[in-house]
Amino acid sequence: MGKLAQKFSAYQEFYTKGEYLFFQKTKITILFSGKFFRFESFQDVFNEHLSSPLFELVGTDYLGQPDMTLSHEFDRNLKPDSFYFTVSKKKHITIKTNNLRGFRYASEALPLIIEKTTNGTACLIVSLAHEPSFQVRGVIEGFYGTPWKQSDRLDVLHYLGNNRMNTYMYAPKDDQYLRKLWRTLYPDSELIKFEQLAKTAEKEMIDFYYMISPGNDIDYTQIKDSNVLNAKLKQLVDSGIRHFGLLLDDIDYSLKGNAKKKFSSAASAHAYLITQVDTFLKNELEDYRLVVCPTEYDNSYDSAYLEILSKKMPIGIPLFWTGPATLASQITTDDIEKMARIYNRPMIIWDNIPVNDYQKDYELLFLSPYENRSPLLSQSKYNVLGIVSNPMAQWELSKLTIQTMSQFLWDSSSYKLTDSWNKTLAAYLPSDYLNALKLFTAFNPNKYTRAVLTFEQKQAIGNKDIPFITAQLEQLLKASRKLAEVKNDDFQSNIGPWLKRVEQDLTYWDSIKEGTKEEIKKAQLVVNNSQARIGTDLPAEFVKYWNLIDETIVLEKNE
Ligand code: LTM
Repeated sequence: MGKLAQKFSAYQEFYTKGEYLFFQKTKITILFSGKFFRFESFQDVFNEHLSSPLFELVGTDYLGQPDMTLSHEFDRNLKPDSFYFTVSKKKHITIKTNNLRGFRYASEALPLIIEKTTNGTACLIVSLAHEPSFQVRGVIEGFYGTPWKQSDRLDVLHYLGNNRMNTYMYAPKDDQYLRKLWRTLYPDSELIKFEQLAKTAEKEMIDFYYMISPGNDIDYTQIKDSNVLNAKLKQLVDSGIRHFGLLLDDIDYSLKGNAKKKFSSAASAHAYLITQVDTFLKNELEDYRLVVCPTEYDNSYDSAYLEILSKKMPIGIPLFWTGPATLASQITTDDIEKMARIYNRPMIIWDNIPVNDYQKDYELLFLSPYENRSPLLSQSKYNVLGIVSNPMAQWELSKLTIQTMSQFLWDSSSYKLTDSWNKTLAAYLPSDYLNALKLFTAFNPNKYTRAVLTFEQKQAIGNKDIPFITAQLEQLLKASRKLAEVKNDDFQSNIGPWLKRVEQDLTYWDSIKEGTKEEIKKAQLVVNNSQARIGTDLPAEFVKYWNLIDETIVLEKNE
């Protein structure tokens, strides 16, 4: 690929003859004229992070002679978040979008087109066009276990904004007010946090959703329950939130009591509840969105529940689907072909990647690229509005998978898995940590999307290749010790228990190789008590394979 093509590879359309406009100064001035809305100024629309030593944006009050001009225009024919970007020979840049987010994405191309030359500055004459593959691109904090901290969520919002994603859904299963205590109003101390999140989301142009889960004990027939639910939602509306979710996942949906008399099926009761919530929001907000997670969210087959639900609930409200399994190893074109027909309405994929809350998964880290999802999921005939990732409790480390996912969401057809992963790892930490990070992630892959043990590792276990396993564990130890030096508190608090586990594994392995029975028992106890486990778990795999589980292990015993 040519150098320019490489530079602009994030955009679907890129046209240039390689001609430049030249300026004999080190910093050029670009005069902004906003036609997108009346009195639009560049301060209104430019991302504050967009600064460059090579250009300065000025408004119409600028008294000097600008070097270039830039106009922002509205184009109703463009899809949300997409844009046209053209630099003409007349030193004019035109950006056309249908919303302000599209403008943000387009303006991110400015630092790419303006370059330093030996005696000044040059601007490439170029046209770009891009339409993101998916309309909804983001994260759902939807896992069981300790919810993220407020500082994590604020970081999530900045991160999404900086990576061309647009959606954050608040749905931590263990926020009691959201599920178990859904009837209880939030205290002011919690509401303040939502206000802060809603403001930050607005600034970062992220659609913030609050999701509620009353399905465990709501009485679908009781107006009293409906009023309580509305009062709860009203609190959030008053905190500045305008997008909502009704989550009916992981509940017992068999009808009881009055509901059993009134509704012929759970699907009818759910459709009734959804309609009520939708009506409430419609009265409260002129512009809002509601999304729903059905109780059957991971089907790979048709069901009466899905048929009735989709038929009875209001048109246009999207339903979640996790793919053909809750923790889907893959979502193929065949899968979506089938389920799109069954859902028969807009769908959002709730992708349980890289979440690690299932059973004992919390002991593991899932550090793999986003993979095994059909690039054709974005075809309009399937009506997939978008994909949200349900991350790990470790937000900082979840960024690795989500970074690659953001590229899939931006342009699924040009997504190159290995390339994207390598770039993600290279950008994540300073370069002297790259090898350590590569190695550590390779030992901690996502077990739902890729084989955990390599062929060589399996062979080494089967062949009792002690030197190979020892070398592997020593390499991992070296990588871990290097990663322990990374100066990032969030990274260290996320990865810390796993770095410690690597040390414990080495002691365990030493005892397996040459320890006394007592030493082996002691080391085994330490690793068994650890809350962290390395994905490959070589010592334990070895013990399991050779049936050395007995506390009185000695390697030679099974020879
Ligand atoms: O996936 C859905 C729709 N619901 C729950 C999630 O909250 C949970 O994080 C994942 C993974 O364990 N499984 C679920 O069923």
